[in-house]
Amino acid sequence: MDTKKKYFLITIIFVSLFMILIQTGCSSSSNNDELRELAKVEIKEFEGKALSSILEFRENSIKGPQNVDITSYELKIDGLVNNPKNYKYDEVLENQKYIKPIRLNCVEGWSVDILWEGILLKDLFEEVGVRDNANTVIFYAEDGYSTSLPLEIILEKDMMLAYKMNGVTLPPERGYPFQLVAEDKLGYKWIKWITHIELSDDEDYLGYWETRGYDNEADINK
Ligand SMILES: Nc1nc2c(c(=O)[nH]1)N[C@H]1C(S)=C(S)[C@@H](COP(=O)(O)O)O[C@H]1N2
Ligand SMILES: [Mo]
Repeated sequence: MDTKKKYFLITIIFVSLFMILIQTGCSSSSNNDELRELAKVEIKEFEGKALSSILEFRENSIKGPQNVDITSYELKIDGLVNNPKNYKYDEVLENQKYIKPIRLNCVEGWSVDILWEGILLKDLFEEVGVRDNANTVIFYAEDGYSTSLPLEIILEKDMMLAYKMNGVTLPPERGYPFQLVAEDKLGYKWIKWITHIELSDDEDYLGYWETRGYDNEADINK
């Protein structure tokens, strides 16, 4: 190879590296910018109590934030049900909406108080017709994460799928399109980017962190 060619190649390599650096830098900072913009329109308090901000979460998801394409998105509900169904985003939102302020506690020792807005799993379960032998609900997410809860607890606590927090649509970092609001359960039950809900009779199912030793009950008061 002659020297001219060598210099040309080296230049190309450095320019490419530089472009890659700029691009990764830009995309992460523009994501942060978007979060900061959203934070400006967040609801700051509810019934006299201060709420935490969407900026106060620690992002430590197993594969980082997921970008779910809403045009092709479907929420599948199947397993021990009479009418398995694939819901588009808007179809999920056609159900009765609820708001509730609930604290999310991560096992790592931080917590956030958020006003959640969502729809009850109970309502979706009525539509698909849960069979009598179902006792466990298994949730799967876009990033390969999964977790489960007893059906009884979900119904008893009126657990919901949140699509908004503090009045703003969940940003990608926080689980868009849906995060489970697993009231009274540790953060690892609050699965984000939910794509599939399976009604099951496997009470011993263990999710991602549960397989790795986290308590399957995950009660915050234990
Ligand atoms: N799909 C998915 N959902 C998830 C996780 C994850 O890695 N993947 N992490 C869980 C954990 S450990 C916590 S504490 C909560 C809140 O995490 P965040 O601060 O990263 O939003 O999301 C939960 N939901
Ligand atoms: Mo967590």
